[in-house]
Amino acid sequence: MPGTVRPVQGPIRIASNPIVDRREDLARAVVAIQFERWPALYARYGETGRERCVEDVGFHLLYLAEAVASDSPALFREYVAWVKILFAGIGIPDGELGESLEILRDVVAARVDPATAARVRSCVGEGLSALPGLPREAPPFVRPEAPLGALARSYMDALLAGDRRRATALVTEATAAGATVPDLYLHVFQPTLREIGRLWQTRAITVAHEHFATAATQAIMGQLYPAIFAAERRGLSMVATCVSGEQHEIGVRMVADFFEMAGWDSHYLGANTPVTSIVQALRERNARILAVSATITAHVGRVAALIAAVRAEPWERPPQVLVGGYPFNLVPDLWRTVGADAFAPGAEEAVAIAERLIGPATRDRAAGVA
Ligand code: B12
Repeated sequence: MPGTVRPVQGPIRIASNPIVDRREDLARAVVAIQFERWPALYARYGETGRERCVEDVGFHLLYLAEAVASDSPALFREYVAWVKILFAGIGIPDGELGESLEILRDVVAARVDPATAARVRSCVGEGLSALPGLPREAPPFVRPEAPLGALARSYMDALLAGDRRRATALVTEATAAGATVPDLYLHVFQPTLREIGRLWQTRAITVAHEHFATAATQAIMGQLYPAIFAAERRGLSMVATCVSGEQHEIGVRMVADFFEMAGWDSHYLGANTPVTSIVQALRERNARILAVSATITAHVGRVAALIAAVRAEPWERPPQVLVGGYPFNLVPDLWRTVGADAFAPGAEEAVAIAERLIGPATRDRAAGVA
């Protein structure tokens, strides 16, 4: 178990959260009980292993903190589902995860106020009751029967073989044969990247493979830009961004590119953007839509904080806020909890939902209809 769950990089802060604020102490208390209860753990992992266990439990606590803050036991259950697959890949028995979650629940519940303790019990309880029935493997994302499934498979194989030229050639050939940018985004890049994540999670590939595949895909997406920026402008502007600390930027880049292809002026700010810069960009770009992305569940609180900061600004015409990303896809109602105006599960749906939000009058005026 030690060091299997890699910690989120960068400063981890959720404004005065009773679990996050005492994460280190809580993690140490949990691990002390684990090592006392199972001396075999110490024999197996030693002192270095103990520190790694503290890191892993610290990661569990970040996810628990977020589930508790948004009162969403489902969010923690989804995290347990992810850890179960991760641990299964390296041969850690399910029972060990279950017992360590029980210890975590008791340690945290005993050290926080009664209202938080009740939420902790309910979140961990949901994870524990789901645990036995949760799968030990995730189904593959790249499937031959899916649209462009064979291309996605060859593209992924090329990336895993470290052959960026081949990956680029596959995309160039597919484009020449009529594949559109939305096809390539949704049926080749998206499933490939998700499959790369699944392979990393099950330890079938390394972080180096993951980084290479990501960088290569970003470069190949860049080559498609002439096609993306060809649509006629409609006088509509949007800003797309990740919250601070969030490094997963490809999903929201795809969202921005879909807006661009629909004739919007998209302003993609990328990963890890601070709140003040986002607010400034919204003003400078006179944006009707703010599209916010979070992938790491521990960043959901930052989405809520960003939305609150945007809402607190004086606006002549406030931007509508659309959210999306991994945790929002797992828990369908989470977008309401963070105070967004809407959510879209993917780039394809995002533009239509945004255009519903701004209303037909604005949309048609922009299009020169009214
Ligand atoms: C590439 C990658 C990275 C790269 C990111 C580089 C970059 N420049 O973007 C790096 C190496 C930095 C990274 C780091 C980490 N990662 Co990572 N990563 C991935 C991976 C493999 C692909 C992400 C991706 O691009 N997906 C493809 C896009 C197109 O899909 P998408 O993001 O879901 O976006 C679509 C929708 O969600 C939606 N959407 C997204 N945003 C928005 C916004 C709006 C407004 C709307 C409407 C819609 C929308 O539309 C998009 C297009 O259709 C995923 C696997 C996965 N399942 O996605 C893991 C994954 C997300 N990472 C994971 C983890 C654990 C981490 C780390 C904590 C540890 C690590 N692996 O190093 C760190 C944390 C870093 C941080 N602080 O953010 C886990 C998360 C699990 C969990 N339970 O939270 C995953 C799922 C891998 C796995 N299977 O275990 N990662």
